[in-house]
Amino acid sequence: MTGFAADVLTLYPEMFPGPLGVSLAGRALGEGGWQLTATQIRDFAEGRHRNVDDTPAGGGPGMVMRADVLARAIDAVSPPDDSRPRLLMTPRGAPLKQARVRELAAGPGVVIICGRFEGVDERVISRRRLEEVSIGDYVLSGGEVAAIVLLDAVVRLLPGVMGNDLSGLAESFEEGLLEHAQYTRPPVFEDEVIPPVLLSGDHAKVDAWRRADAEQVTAERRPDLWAVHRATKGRK
Ligand code: 6GU
Repeated sequence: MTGFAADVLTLYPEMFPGPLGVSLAGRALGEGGWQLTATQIRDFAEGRHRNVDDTPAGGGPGMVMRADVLARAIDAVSPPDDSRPRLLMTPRGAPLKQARVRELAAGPGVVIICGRFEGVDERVISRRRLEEVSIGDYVLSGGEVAAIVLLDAVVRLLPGVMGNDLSGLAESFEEGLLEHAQYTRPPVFEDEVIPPVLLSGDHAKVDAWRRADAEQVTAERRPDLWAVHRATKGRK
């Protein structure tokens, strides 16, 4: 078990734990293997309407999350000496990679701020040292689903949460290749057989087949990963 502590700041705390409450992450959560607290940002707003957003300076469409309200919410869950990284989920962030996921899983936890509206006042990003993170090149309606994705990726790596057999999967990804194809019973499915080498019992040949399949699928689907692989470990 670990002391990994995740605080999520959101306008929709009812979205948590959501999918993180089931399966292995959910079991680990129930057993105290990690902690999750979702905090309502609006609780730190003032005035009769408890506004958390306002119109953008300079004009334009949409609304911007206020720096003062968000700063109060952050300070309530993450004092200045908190060693946990503070992540702002936003499509303009740095793309999340497995290497950062591993770093986060090795640390004390995370504070995650879920952006909504057209954006967040830049001054709270700088003053509270928020690390802007994106989960891909598409736009979600808010950072909550992205936060769940990030936490799922991190929690499965926590020691004692999912078992060590799973870490091999991520290692293979960090080698820069996609996973090879997998098969199981029955041996024939709708006239299609399992590649015979996988049933040969020859482990060296199985390994060679899997490596070749991983390389082929990576070259076809992810020319970006394939170029890096060839330039580094590939050596071919
Ligand atoms: Cl982190 N947030 C939102 N709203 N959209 C995204 C995203 C994050 N990552 C990709 N698209």
